[in-house]
Formats: sequence, C-alpha cells, structure tokens
Amino acid sequence: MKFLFLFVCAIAALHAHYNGHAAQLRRVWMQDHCQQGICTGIEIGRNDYVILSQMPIAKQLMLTFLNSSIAKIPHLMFDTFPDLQVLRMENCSVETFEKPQFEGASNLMSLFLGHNLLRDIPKNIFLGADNLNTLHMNHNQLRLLHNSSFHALKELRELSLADNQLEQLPLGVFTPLRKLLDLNLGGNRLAAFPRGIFDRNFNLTRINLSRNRFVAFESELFKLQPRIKLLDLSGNELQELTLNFAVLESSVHANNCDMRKLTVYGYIYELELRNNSLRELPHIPHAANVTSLDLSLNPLGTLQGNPLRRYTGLQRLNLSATGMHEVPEDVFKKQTQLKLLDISANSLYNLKFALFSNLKSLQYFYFQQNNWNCDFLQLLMNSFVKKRDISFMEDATEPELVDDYVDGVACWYESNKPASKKCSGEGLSEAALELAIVRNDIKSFMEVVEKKFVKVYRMLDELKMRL
Ligand SMILES: *[C@@H]1O[C@H](CO)[C@@H](O)[C@H](O)[C@H]1NC(C)=O
Ligand SMILES: *[C@@H]1O[C@H](CO)[C@@H](O)[C@H](O)[C@H]1NC(C)=O
Ligand SMILES: *[C@@H]1O[C@H](CO)[C@@H](O)[C@H](O)[C@H]1NC(C)=O
Ligand SMILES: *[C@@H]1O[C@H](CO)[C@@H](O)[C@H](O)[C@H]1NC(C)=O
Ligand SMILES: *[C@@H]1O[C@H](CO)[C@@H](O)[C@H](O)[C@H]1NC(C)=O
Ligand SMILES: *[C@@H]1O[C@H](CO)[C@@H](O)[C@H](O)[C@H]1NC(C)=O
Ligand SMILES: *[C@@H]1O[C@H](CO)[C@@H](O)[C@H](O)[C@H]1NC(C)=O
Ligand SMILES: CC(=O)N[C@H]1CO[C@H](CO)[C@@H](O)[C@@H]1O
Repeated sequence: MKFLFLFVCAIAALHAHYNGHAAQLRRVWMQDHCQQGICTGIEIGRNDYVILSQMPIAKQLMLTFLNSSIAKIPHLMFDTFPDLQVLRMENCSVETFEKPQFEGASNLMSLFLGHNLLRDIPKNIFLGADNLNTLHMNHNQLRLLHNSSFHALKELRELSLADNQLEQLPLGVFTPLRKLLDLNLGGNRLAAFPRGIFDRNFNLTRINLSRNRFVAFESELFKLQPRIKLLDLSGNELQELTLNFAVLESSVHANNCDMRKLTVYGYIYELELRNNSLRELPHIPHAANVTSLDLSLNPLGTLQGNPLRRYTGLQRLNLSATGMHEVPEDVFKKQTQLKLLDISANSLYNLKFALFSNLKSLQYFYFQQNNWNCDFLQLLMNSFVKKRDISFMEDATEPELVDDYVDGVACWYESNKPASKKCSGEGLSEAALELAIVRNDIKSFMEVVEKKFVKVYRMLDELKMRL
C-alpha cells in the first residue's frame, strides 16, 4: 500500500513540478549502488525525477555518497529512508535544492553538504528537518542568504558556512537558531554584521570569522552571550582590536591580521596572535588568568620594561621570530608556572643565567635558529637544559655559514676571540651583537635572492611558452 501511495505521489509531483520542463523519470535503485551505507557512482541530473526503491527502506541510519554526481538531493530521499539520521553528500556536485526538500526528514540529525556547487539557500527550505543538529555547507558558492533561509532549524547546534562567497548577512537569518553553539563563517567576504544579528543565539560559544574582510570588530555583537569559548578572527584586516567580553573561556585566534594593538577586557585564557604586527604585548587587565600566549612572528623586539610581569599564570609562551636580539634578565621573573617557552628564530647570541632562576616548571625550551655563541650554547646545555632534563629542538635546516653544532643546535665562534675561551654568559659585547645582526642580514638577503631567482625563472618559462 505504502509503495502505491509513494508512486502516486511521485507521479503527481512530477506533473506538478515539471510541467513544461524536460523532466525525466528515472529509477536509481539504491540496492545496486549502496553497501553498508556507502553509495558510489550515482548520477542524478538537474531535471531527473528519481525513484530510489520500490519500498521504503527502514532502519537505514546513515548514508554517505562518494564518487557521485547528484545535482540535487532526490525528492523522495526521506520517504525512501524514513529513519535516516546522517546524510553525507559532500563533493557530489549538488547545485540546487528542490521544494519541498526535507519533508519527512524529522529524524535527520546531521547533514553534510560541503564541497558542492550550491548558490542559494531558499526561504524555508529546511521545513521538515526540525531535529537537525549539525549542518555543514562549507565550500559551496553561496553569495546571499535570506532572512528565512534557516527557518525551522530550532534544534541546530552547529552550522558551517565556511569558504563561500558571502558578503552580507540579513538581520533575521540566525533568529530561528535558538540553540546554536558553533558557527563557522570563515573564508567569506564579510566586512560587517547588522547590529543585533546574534541577539537570539544565547548559546553561541564558538565563533569562527577567520579569513573575511573585517576591518573592525565590535564585541557588542556578542553582548548577550555569557561565555565565549572560541573566537577566531585570523586573516582579517584588523589593525586594532578591543575585545570586551565577560568571559572568553578558552581561546582567541587572530593570526595574519596586521594587528598592531590588542586590548582585552574580561577573562581570557588562551591567545594566539601569531604573525601580526604587534610591537607591544596585549593590554589585558586580567593578564594573570592567561595560560597560553602565542606572540610568534610579531615585531616585538627586545622585551624592555618587564612587559610580562602581570602574566603570572602563563604555562605556554611562544616568542619565536619576534626580532629579539637579547632577553632582559628579569623578563620571566613571574613565570613560575611556565612549562613551555619558545624563543627560536630570533637573533640571540647568549642569555643571562639569572633568566632561568624562576622558571621552575619549564619542561620544553625551544631555542634553535638563533645566532648562538658556541661556548655559551655548550654552557646552556650542560648547566641548564640537560641538567634539568628539559626538551629542546635541533636546527632542522642548515643556516648560512654555520661554524658548529652543539647537540644539533647551530652556533658560531666569535671570530676575534680564541674559540676555547669560555663564555661566562654575562654581558654582550657590541661587536658580538653587530656580528649577530650581520649574520641575520645575510640570512634574509639569501632568502630574498632565492625568491627572486625563482621569480626570474618563472618569468623566463612564461616567455618561452609565449614564443
Ligand atoms: C572513485 O573513483 C575513482 C576513479 O574514478 C576510483 O579510483 C575510486 O576507487 C573510487 N572510489 C570509490 C570509493 O568508489
Ligand atoms: C571530489 O571528487 C572528485 C572525484 O569525484 C575528486 O577527484 C576530488 O579530489 C574530490 N575533491 C575533494 C575536495 O574531495
Ligand atoms: C525578511 O526579508 C523580507 C524581504 O526579503 C522582508 O520583507 C521581511 O520583513 C523580513 N523579515 C524579517 C523577520 O526580518
Ligand atoms: C576556523 O575555520 C577555518 C575554516 O574552516 C579553519 O581552517 C580554522 O581552523 C578554524 N579555526 C579554529 C580555531 O578552529
Ligand atoms: C604571515 O602573514 C602574511 C599575510 O599577512 C602571509 O603572507 C604569510 O605567509 C604569513 N606567514 C606565516 C609564517 O604564517
Ligand atoms: C583569575 O585568576 C585569579 C588568580 O589566579 C583567580 O583567583 C581567579 O579565580 C581567576 N578568575 C577566573 C574567572 O578564572
Ligand atoms: C611557535 O611559533 C612558531 C611560529 O608561529 C611555530 O612554528 C612553532 O611551532 C611554535 N612553537 C610551539 C612550541 O608551538
Ligand atoms: C547547551 C546550552 O548552553 N544550553 C543553554 C541555552 O540557553 C538557554 C537559555 O537561553 C539555557 O537555559 C540552556 O542551558
């Protein structure tokens, strides 16, 4: 009986929807293509009207489509698989939705439609999928959303719209998503949000806005969210950022932003600020609560004026490639809980041992890719690193004009002094500093030259092609 009903429906729908179009009625028997929930080699065109089975197939909870070209989710999908909870149709060239698309999909919990060709999420399209929990539509070609694109998704927890072409969002678009926890809008073209766009999403805790075009960010937008766990603002055009949250529970990422100044009010525990233009440490009244701080690839220079004194709870600190020529001896005085310290890829020649006196918890110390004096480095290894059984890293690539290695870490002898003279680790001669700087200049000069050569060769190749 059910089959008959289905079939009649199908024919009726066919007439209703495709009157005048070159619609094709096709049978794609799922049992021929699917094994244990994995379906391969299915082709469904834009105008096909497919029947998937003679009977509804019960107890099929998950379906994954591979190597298939499916212009649209078959109309009878959820009639054929009434128990379906997870549907994966990624990288299947899905280009459009059909209306109604999710009728009977009330068991559907997760829908993965990433890496397809969708351009639009029509109004009210999710009617019927009222228990959907996870929706991924990353890597499609979405440009615009409607204010009712997500209507009916009152149970949705996780939404990814990453890597689309969204430029603006309409004000009511997230309103139906009362339970939304995790929103990924990374890799779009957003420059601003309408004020109040998240005012109904009280449970939102993870927000990914990386690789967009934000030049400013207003934490006002999230004034109703009591606890933010993750905020990713990497790859935007922010120059100055002020965050004002009650609690930022775990992490803020703001890499590659050209950011010069950061201020955070409220509590924050992890900060990843790699590859920005920071010349000073972030200003954080509650710095004592920060446990992890990544400042690598920022032009901080030598840390004068004891800038870490308020960061008393730090456990991980990355100062790799921050342009340090020396490290002031009292800079880590308050870091008694520091477990990991990375000062690699700077221009350090030696350090003062007083630096280590309060680093009682240190377990990982990375200092490769510097301009170490060999005598100092030997001393550092023997009287600190190995003595305390601290992990370190070797130099992976051979630096220019290297003199020697100590336990795999490159170093140089001071050319004007006998190599055997023990370096006390105290003081830093002007000449040595200059030498270190010159070495660094040579290093970057070589890099530039190499890049230029690659470019010249590429241009030559292109010329050849054209001739
Ligand atoms: C997908 O197709 C390729 C070739 O077209 C084939 O090598 C591969 O095994 C197929 N994968 C599956 C899971 O069927
Ligand atoms: C998508 O599938 C095609 C074959 O159907 C394959 O060649 C391609 O690598 C896949 N892309 C991704 C991102 O999975
Ligand atoms: C949704 O957008 C339409 C125009 O596309 C507008 O007329 C309507 O008022 C909007 N509804 C809400 C709730 O914002
Ligand atoms: C944010 O989303 C992008 C794109 O999907 C991803 O590469 C990145 O890892 C995400 N960030 C975090 C912190 O998960
Ligand atoms: C740093 O960011 C710039 C763009 O701001 C990018 O071109 C570069 O590859 C990044 N470097 C690293 C090591 O991430
Ligand atoms: C912040 O750190 C202080 C001192 O370590 C601690 O007493 C306080 O409970 C922390 N506050 C939060 C919200 O984590
Ligand atoms: C420190 O930062 C550099 C550059 O971003 C990165 O390569 C390195 O892995 C980081 N160190 C640790 C211990 O994570
Ligand atoms: C999972 C979760 O955080 N749920 C909360 C969502 O927000 C409501 C209030 O709007 C809370 O009552 C829930 O606990």
